[in-house]
Amino acid sequence: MSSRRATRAGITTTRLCPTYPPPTRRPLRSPPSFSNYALTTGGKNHTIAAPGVCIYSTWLGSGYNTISGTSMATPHMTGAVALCLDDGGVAGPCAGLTPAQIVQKMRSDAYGHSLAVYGYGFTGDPFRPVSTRYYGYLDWAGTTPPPTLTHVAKFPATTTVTSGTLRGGSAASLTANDDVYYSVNSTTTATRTTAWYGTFTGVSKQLTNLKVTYRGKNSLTCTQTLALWDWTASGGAGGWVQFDSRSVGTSEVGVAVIPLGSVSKYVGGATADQLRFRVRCTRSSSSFYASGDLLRLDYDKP
Ligand SMILES: [Ca+2]
Repeated sequence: MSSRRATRAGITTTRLCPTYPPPTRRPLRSPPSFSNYALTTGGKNHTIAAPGVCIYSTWLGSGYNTISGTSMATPHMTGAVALCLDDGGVAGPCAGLTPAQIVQKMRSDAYGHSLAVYGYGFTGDPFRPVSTRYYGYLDWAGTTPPPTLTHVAKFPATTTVTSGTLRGGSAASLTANDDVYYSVNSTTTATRTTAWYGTFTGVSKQLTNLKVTYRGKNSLTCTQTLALWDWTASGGAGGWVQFDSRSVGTSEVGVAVIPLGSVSKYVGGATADQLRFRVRCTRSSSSFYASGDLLRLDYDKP
C-alpha cells in the first residue's frame, strides 16, 4: 500500500508513531492491518516480510519523516538485496546470482535467521501464525548462513479406526502404491461413515515444507475428507483441521495435502513427536468400505 493510501486508512504518522529515536527499543510485533499476505502455495513461495510501520527515513526537501506502508518496506527489502550483492565495494553472497536465485536466498536467509535466533521475527510470521494469512519470515540482511535442510520421508507407524470396523490390512499396507490395501468397513446405519487415522512417529517439531500424500479408493462413491490433528487446538485438547474434501469412488485417487504457515502445531503427543492424518468418508445410504493404498509424510528439517 502506498503511504498516501495508508494515511487515508488512518495510519497517520504523528499520532501513532513514537518519536525517533524511541526511548526504548520496542520493535513492532504483529502485522499492521494494511499488510499484504499470501493464502496460496504459489503466493507463499515469493512472500517475505519487511518493516513498514513508523519508518524514519530521509524525505524530499532535505528533511526526515516517519511514515508507514509498503513504500517503506519495499526500500528496506531493496537495501537488504543491495547489501547482499555488494557491501562497500566487496562482493556479497548474492553476487553472481540470478534474480530468481536472489529471491530464493533472501527468503531462505530470512527463514534461517528466524529459526536460528530465538525472538527474531514477529507475531504473525510462519513460526507464530495468527491466522491463515502467510506474511513470510522477516528479512535478514546479515551473512549468517541458513541451516542446511534435510529431507525426511515417513510412513505411518500405526493406524486407528474411529468410525466403522477394520476390514483388512495394517499400517504396513500403506507404505507403497502397490494395490495392497488397508481397508475399513463403514458404519451400517444412518450416515455411512469410515474414519481412521495414521500416526507418524519420530517427527521433528522443527519441520518445514510439510506434505502428506494419500492414495485410496472406496467400494461405493463417498465424500472423502482429509485432516491433520492440531495438538494446540481448543486450548491444547487438540482438534482435526480439514484440508481436502472430494468425491472418491472405485477409482484410486491420490491427493497431496500441503499446509501453509507454521506446521509445528501438527506435531505433538506424549513424546512430542507424533503427527496424525485422518481419512474420513461418508455417504447417506448403502454401506461400503474404504481402501487406502499409500499414506506418506514428507518434510524438511534443519
Ligand atoms: Ca499399498
